[in-house]
Amino acid sequence: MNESHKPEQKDTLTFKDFKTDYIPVWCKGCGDFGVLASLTKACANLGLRTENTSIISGIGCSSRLPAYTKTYGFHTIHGRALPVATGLRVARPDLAIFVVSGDGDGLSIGGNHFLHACRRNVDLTMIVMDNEVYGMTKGQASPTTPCDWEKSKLTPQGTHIDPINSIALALSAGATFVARSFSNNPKQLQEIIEQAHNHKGFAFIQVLSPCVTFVPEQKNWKNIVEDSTKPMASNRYQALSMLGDLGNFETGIFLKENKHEFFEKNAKHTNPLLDQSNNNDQAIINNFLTEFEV
Ligand SMILES: Cc1ncc(C[n+]2csc(CCOP(=O)(O)OP(=O)(O)O)c2C)c(N)n1
Ligand code: SF4
Ligand SMILES: [Mg+2]
Repeated sequence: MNESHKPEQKDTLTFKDFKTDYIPVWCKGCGDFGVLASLTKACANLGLRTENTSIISGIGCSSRLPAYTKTYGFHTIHGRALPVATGLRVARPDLAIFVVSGDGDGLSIGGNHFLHACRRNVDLTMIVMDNEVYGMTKGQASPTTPCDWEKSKLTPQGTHIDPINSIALALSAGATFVARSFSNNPKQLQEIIEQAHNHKGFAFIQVLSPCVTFVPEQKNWKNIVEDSTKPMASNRYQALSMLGDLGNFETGIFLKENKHEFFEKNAKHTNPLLDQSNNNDQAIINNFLTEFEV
């Protein structure tokens, strides 16, 4: 067991207990710092334990986030955070699981998994740090890039392709909790993460999270983001009907719907498939480790 994953001895954890000592490699001013702060505060406020929480990501600047937390985590491959998290949810119904992703990771290469996680209403909370760009690979257009953005060397005249509206996509695909927040609004983001975690089913949070390096004009988002005044819908058709009036910088919870989540009907177990306190399971693991010389 990695030093940082030893169970915390304290009864009550603070957000600092959820953070590692590693200094994030993110650029100064990157929105992802705000998401890390809000997520760790939400974990502490929810009374979660580091040893019972898992944060799963794909690849991208945003997907580095699990490395900066003391929870268990899996920095998977590009676009594949959701299948891994879904598998973990099957095996460990007892864990708190967060999926952290970017607009490229979650909506481009991982778009297919996104649709089906929404449709299945898997009990997961997914946070997409949306900076409308592939930050890690130095500023290519992503599925949420505005069509007239001309700063990428690959698309110097813009993409001429309409961006994905991830809120509309999540609603139409069947997510039962859909929200938008802003990395620069830590209190609102923390509250939304807490509500998303408490929601039974697939919770999607689009977080406007500026890439100050490749899209410096996003520093202006703090002047245009506003709290939505629209009432929260309780079914997706109600939520879809207000989409036409919803500005791209309006934040809030747009949908919270009660509906059975996937494994309630499809899994026969409610206990972990693997119980680490069970010696038989440990023997199986030891055999496996010996066989594959891990
Ligand atoms: C299979 C595969 N294709 C492409 C890449 C290259 N790649 C790494 S990160 C990334 C985009 C990340 O964008 P996003 O998810 O928006 O994260 P950000 O860096 O903006 O936070 C790409 C295309 C990869 N690592 N693996
Ligand atoms: S390149 Fe952009 S997204 Fe990546 S760390 Fe820097 S500011 Fe953040
Ligand atoms: Mg991005």
